[in-house]
Amino acid sequence: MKPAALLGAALAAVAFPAGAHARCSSDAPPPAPVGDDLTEPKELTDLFEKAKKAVIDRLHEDEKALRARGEAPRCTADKLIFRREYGSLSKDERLAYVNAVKCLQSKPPRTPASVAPGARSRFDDFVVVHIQQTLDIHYSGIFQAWHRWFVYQYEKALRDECGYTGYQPYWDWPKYASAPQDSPLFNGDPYSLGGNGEYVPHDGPVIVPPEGVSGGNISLPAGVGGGFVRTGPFANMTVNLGPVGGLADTAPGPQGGLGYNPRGLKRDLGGAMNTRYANYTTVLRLLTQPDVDAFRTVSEGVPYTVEIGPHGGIHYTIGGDPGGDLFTSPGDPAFWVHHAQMDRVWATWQALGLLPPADGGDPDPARRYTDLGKGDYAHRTWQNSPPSPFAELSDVIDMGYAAPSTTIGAVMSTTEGELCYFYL
Ligand SMILES: *[C@@H]1O[C@H](CO)[C@@H](O)[C@H](O)[C@H]1NC(C)=O
Ligand SMILES: *[C@@H]1O[C@H](CO)[C@@H](O)[C@H](O)[C@H]1NC(C)=O
Ligand SMILES: *[C@@H]1O[C@H](CO)[C@@H](O)[C@H](O)[C@H]1NC(C)=O
Ligand SMILES: [Cu+2]
Repeated sequence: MKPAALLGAALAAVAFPAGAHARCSSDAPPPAPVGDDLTEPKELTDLFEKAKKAVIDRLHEDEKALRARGEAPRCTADKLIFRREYGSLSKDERLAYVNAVKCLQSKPPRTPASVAPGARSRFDDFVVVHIQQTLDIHYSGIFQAWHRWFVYQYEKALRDECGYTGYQPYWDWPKYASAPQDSPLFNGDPYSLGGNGEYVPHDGPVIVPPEGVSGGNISLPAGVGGGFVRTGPFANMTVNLGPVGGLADTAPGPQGGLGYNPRGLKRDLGGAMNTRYANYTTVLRLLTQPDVDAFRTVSEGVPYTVEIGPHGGIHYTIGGDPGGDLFTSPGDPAFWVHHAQMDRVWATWQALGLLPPADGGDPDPARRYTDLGKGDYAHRTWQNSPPSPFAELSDVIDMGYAAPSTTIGAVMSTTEGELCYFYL
């Protein structure tokens, strides 16, 4: 082991029980951990139901108030669409989603070659804009809204440009936490998003802070793949852009990751990371946070410490290439179901704020739709470094060549402005 990895390994040894650790090379995949936190508690099921009801009740009230003034609301309870859990879709529905993603990967890019010569498809347009803005759109006040609009525009491209009639499905992280590689998302059947990478003996990833970002290298548990994806719809998929950085021993691609660098899709799914960072207790803890700063600390954790939260935990559960690269991760189709779940958990937490305070609601029911926080993650720069002003609702969300731009304030609610969706 390189000395560089030792500090991380020491940290990881504290954080991971021996059984879930699975860092050593051996000739068989390590067994999936069996632990607590893997059955949905009734309390959590109830919170999701209450949030959905709160959103629908609110839409009815708003509609009544508007109609009384002779106005017609854009989003009503009748028009509200629901994004669904991947495994709850029928086989036909899953196939339609997969085929739409493949369609997006076959359409020409809008990004000029002078900006990103590696962008070879409409799908790549989305990867480019994420690469370009990575250091501004994570651990900053724009993070949640930026990724909400990003996923919404991707869903819209699938629908408008590829004839998809469904909506963006989500990955309910805890549901398959002990073995995500066997889930309907990744079991490698024709209705999945492609299988895990082929198993190759390997150590878990060592993640390294990007230049200019503080924190140490940390060592995470290995998955049970690590090689190329050879099964299911995205078997042998070509990744064009990246990598940029973030993983030890990964050489960056040409032109800061925007150059053309065709290679096969790799994944390293496994239960150890998923169980440790994104189980039912994690989600329950998230939904019961009192304010956005606290919510974001649980959700995104503290970068480059072992507490990376479910956001990072699931990115590294996908792992591989480009899934394990902070910048290029949208180049794996799995990114989109993960960020749909990020959005689901945020939208649900926002809606819970609408409940009466005695029922866990916020004393100011509008607050979760307007407050961007005052913590380290509320600024315009990554963890407020270098120091910068707080993000504001009028700040622009720039989608580059991928899609139209908007503002943070325009997407704080999933049922206002252009948006009219929630989650089942
Ligand atoms: C982190 O890992 C990188 C890449 O392997 C290495 O260059 C660097 O020295 C390491 N830093 C620390 C503090 O171990
Ligand atoms: C993927 O590529 C490998 C190696 O070239 C090849 O053996 C395999 O048949 C390909 N699989 C699919 C589904 O195209
Ligand atoms: C569940 O997730 C939390 C972090 O959210 C973690 O502290 C706990 O150890 C996890 N449970 C298991 C069984 O790994
Ligand atoms: Cu991102």
